[in-house]
Amino acid sequence: MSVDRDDEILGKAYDSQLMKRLLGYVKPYKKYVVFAIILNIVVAGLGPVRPFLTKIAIDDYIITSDYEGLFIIAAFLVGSLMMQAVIQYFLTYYTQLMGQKIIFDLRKKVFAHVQKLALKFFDKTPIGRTVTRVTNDIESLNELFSSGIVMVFSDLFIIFWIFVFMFFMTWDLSLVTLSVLPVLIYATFLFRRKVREAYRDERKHLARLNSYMQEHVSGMSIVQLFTKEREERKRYAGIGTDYRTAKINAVFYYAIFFPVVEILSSIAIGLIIWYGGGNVLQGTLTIGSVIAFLQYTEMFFRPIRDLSEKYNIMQTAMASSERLFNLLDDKTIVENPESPKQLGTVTGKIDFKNVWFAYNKGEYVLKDVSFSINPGETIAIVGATGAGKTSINNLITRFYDIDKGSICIDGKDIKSIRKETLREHISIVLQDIFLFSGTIKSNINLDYEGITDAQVIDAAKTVGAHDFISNLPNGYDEEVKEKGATLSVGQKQLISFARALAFNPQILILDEATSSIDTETENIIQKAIEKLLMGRTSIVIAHRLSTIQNADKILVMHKGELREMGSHQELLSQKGIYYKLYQLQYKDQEVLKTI
Ligand code: TTP
Ligand code: MG
Repeated sequence: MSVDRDDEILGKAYDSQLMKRLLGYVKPYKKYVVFAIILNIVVAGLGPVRPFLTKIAIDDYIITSDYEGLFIIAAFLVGSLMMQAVIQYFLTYYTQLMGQKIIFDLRKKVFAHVQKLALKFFDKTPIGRTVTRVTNDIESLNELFSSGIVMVFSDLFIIFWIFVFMFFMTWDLSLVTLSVLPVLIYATFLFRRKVREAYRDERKHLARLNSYMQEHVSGMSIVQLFTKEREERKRYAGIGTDYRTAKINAVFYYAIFFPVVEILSSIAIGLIIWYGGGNVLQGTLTIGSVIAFLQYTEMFFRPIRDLSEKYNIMQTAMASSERLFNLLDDKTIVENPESPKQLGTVTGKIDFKNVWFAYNKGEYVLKDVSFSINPGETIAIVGATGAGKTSINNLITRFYDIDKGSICIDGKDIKSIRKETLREHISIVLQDIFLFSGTIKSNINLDYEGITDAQVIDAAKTVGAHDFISNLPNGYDEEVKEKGATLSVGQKQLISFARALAFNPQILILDEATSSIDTETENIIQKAIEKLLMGRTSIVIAHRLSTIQNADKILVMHKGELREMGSHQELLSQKGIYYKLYQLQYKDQEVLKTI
């Protein structure tokens, strides 16, 4: 089983390089950040003021029975609480707003980037992984942007103010209280290291669990067909057990860390009562100060207890951003030329000159292929499976770039033309048909505004799809569900023909599906293909004898080489590869037709 290495990125809890890049996305929202930080400083200041007010209330007013003074202090306390509540509202709202805006920007950027990527990228990357980048990984950054960055400031401020107030009241009790600090720091340090390891383990196993699930859900029919359910369940359980163990390991450290922090905070409280209480008895300290100290301790330990959660946010965010940036940095892109040539009206002449091409470096699937197609001609490519027929098509549209040689359209190298311009003039009907969710109509015009309803219907009529479409309950507005699962293979093919025709391209590429369909549909499709090819330069990867016989020229591919070229009769008389292919594959079709 392939292990998704990208998903196993451990991610440091803090990586300055990544953070710098992430902050780049925050830049447009600087105003929000400044606003949030100011609010945070105020909130962070308001909290630590309260225990100090309590101390004053006790020492100066309660003990002296000063009702008026007590009332004023109480009013201050309530006022500070109210103010904090109001500020908290703005803080939550604006930080979330900022977070969501940043996430939206990022999401758009990633999607745009994914669209730019060459097919080579999608060949080697599982779909699930790309989807996870755009959804989960981006989402996990939300917390970092919305609360994480700003929270760090507020925690630091709170701790700072607590120190100031404590030392202002009494320095020796402060030192006694803070004597637990070194142990706390050490415990936190240990916890961090252990959790980091456990987290890595957990992620690794989760990635495996996910990819296993993904693969087996997409391949469910095979699993069920070969009754492999029980076995697969066992394997899934095995991977699941590993994940569970890893997860429990991680939980274990949390389970230890929380009580340790709790114990330390109790010790601090004990110290305050013992040492502070003693001082009160000796008259060197007021009872109000002791109570204020108890409150400060509580306040001081809270951010530390939350630390584990924040640590999690950071760790997840760093790992996610690393994966995201890996995707954004992926340069598997078919580049446009710097000063592109115009294409103008295309006549449709295509020239392959000594073309060499490999998907993987060095493993050539096309070797020194040269041929010319004149405007309006139809050529058929034939050859055994894996001979390189589909690859030729992939090159004309520049889905991939060739390694050696040149491909020209109307005498212009396709590398010198913007790929968008190039593709405007080419329609492709692929071997396996892809339908988008939407309606029949939107699958024909692909929501291009330039294509009118009349043109859609016209195209459908021409390829003979109009009849079955009109018979659907909603006609052209019938919804296409689950990639067209409700349509037959033949119907899908006709829709894809109509799509190609609606765009009225000068060059048409057709990868004929090999799957056989009933004779009636076969006849419709055959006629549709004839109409499709009329009046344009066409390249057909042909499996139908009729298409091959009607072609102006037949190219015979064999193991990546163009071995024979000519008309049906010419090639038959050569008694070469085509002759053999004909004997083996196409002759039967002729026999069938005569039955
Ligand atoms: P194809 O060009 O796909 O062969 P074909 O279209 O002639 O075969 P079929 O009749 O079955 O459709 O493949 C040529 C070689 O290139 C083959 O060894 C597989 C390899 N290949 C890739 O590595 N990546 C790809 O995306 C494609 C399309 C092919
Ligand atoms: Mg093919």
